Amino acid sequence: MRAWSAAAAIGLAAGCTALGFWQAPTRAAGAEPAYTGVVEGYYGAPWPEEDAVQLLQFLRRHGMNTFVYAPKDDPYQRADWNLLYPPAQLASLRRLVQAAAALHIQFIYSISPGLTITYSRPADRAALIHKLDQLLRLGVSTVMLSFDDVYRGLDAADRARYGGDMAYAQADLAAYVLARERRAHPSFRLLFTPTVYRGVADNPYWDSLRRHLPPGVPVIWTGPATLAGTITAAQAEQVERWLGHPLIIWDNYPVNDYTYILDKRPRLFLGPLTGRDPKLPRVVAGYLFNPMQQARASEIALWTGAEYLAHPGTYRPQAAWDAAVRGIGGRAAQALAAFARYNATYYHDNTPPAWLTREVQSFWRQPAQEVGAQSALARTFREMRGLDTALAKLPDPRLYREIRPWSAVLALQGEAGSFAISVVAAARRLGPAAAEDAAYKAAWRKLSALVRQVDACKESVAGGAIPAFLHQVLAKVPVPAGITPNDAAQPSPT
Ligand code: LTM
Repeated sequence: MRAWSAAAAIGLAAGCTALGFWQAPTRAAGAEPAYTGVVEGYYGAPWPEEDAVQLLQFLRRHGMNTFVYAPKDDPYQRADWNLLYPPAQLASLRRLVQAAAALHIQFIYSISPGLTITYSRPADRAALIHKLDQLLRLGVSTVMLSFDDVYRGLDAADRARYGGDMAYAQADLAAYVLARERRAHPSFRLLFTPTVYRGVADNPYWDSLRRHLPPGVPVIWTGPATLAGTITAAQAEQVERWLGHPLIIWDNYPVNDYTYILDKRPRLFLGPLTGRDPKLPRVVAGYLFNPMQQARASEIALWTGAEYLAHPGTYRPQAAWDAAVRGIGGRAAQALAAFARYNATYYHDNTPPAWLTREVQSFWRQPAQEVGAQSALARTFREMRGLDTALAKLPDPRLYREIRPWSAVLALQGEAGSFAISVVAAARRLGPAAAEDAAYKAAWRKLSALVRQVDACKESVAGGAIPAFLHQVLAKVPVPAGITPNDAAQPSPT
């Protein structure tokens, strides 16, 4: 017997729910996961409809079968969960549901009432059912009840009913929704995103879910951490035992919302999926990737994710990534591959790529007379300047539009870097005379202005290596005579 069905039996024995609420297991032991695809679950506005439909087509082409609609900044999904969709938004959702059905992709609607709901309040429960009925009328038959990132505790009425046990309150609501919707829609299915959705250690919240959540309802888990560098099958199996429910992985790659919110320096994640156990997809009920706010640019990582899910035993990140860049980049594939090298950091680790760090170090080691346009760093700056023009030839103009802010930053940094090298060369050529040289002074001023422009960009590329280099240059070359503090660039923020 599968670990989770054993635990579900324990849940039944504990009398947590009536048998009528039971939800059939989603797959047989060791089979492919029942839910594979994408959860549009980031903080940010929902993708434009055209991008979402294109993503559905992508899922279909890449053998995945699930799309969860869960953008945190769709107010009707989270902050105003109890309000019905107005006609225009509803019509757009309907088209999305229909597009998914035509492509044989299961469309799952996620609702997040946790910010304001009183779990036990009849009026709130009725509002939730009323809202879900609006979605079910569109043809949705699976709902995800989501309580991630709910930081408030229970209010007085709920504390009286559930004794401060948040998991009990949420599970009780889940049981209510499942029972109510099943009555009218026998094919209705429920998935559950808990408030404690990461980690590997058992805890009182999971213990309560194990006892109170209707058996068979799959539960979301992001891995040992929210942004998990590695996830193993053994960890998933252990957590599934703690939870007593089938597990669905919500893989927070390549999502980049936190680079906007926390770092305030937006980044693109264009590298392949890495760090996932080959056995993992066969021990879970589902595997969903949470993408970037940029739907088109997410397809590089998602291509590799689809490859991992299809062939976990033989998955090779680099080979899958090469195929993705060829497939997506078309005639601009080389430019896309080059661009991605500057946009391939992972999670909170925003250290510059090793190859670029080496180039900077070897630049500073060059003998004075050799500083010039021939160094590897100079070639890199030339590449950075030219990439935007090459990327404009990408077959998908929407992809180009999405990545444009970063390619513009690269172009500016390339221009500033090339110019910085010429200033270093001039400083070395002129020696102590540089400080009094009029042409050098003009060049220094121009460099200082370029550095200020670079520092003003909010998009981050290559781990901030180039702004750091530019500031090194300004610190190392002589400051021309008569320069006021206003002429000098402030220190780089990265
Ligand atoms: O991961 C989950 C379950 N919830 C949120 C996501 O909505 C968000 O996109 C990611 C990354 O910031 N972190 C979360 O905690």
